[in-house]
Amino acid sequence: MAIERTFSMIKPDATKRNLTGAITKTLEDAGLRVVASKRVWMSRRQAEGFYAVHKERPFFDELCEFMSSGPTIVQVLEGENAILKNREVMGATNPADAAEGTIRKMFATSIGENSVHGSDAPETAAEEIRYWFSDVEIVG
Ligand code: DAT
Ligand code: MG
Repeated sequence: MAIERTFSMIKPDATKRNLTGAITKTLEDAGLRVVASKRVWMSRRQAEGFYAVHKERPFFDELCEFMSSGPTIVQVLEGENAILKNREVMGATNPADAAEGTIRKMFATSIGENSVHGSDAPETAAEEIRYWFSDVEIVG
């Protein structure tokens, strides 16, 4: 498996509880390397653009409201099989279903406020990285 890059976010529920370091350490311990990182307070419009794929879903408004409610850490992670590895370390969308040791099991409080985001495929990873970062901000 080649080295991949994926896009990750530490969501407002987690930054509010000062979990940026704990979550980043969990990602690093899983073999992922942070090659880009910045703290953003996204606008409602940025949240709507980022999550456009979910715009017909019943939770879309709630999701965009939450994601623009406080600071988020946006990151690019690099490593072997990084996309799948990050999804595994994150755990299931609903923390009630997440496996022991996963970030969502350890830190998430609800299906909506679930602490982290991770790209789900190579195409979305590339799109999501481009949404938040320019090439010069990514230093491998
Ligand atoms: P994931 O973040 O695991 O990729 P997703 O892409 O299906 O999950 O949904 C994006 C986000 O939307 C998810 O992290 C939290 C929110 N969400 C998903 N399903 C929800 C639901 N049933 N109620 C409230 N928020 C939900
Ligand atoms: Mg998703």
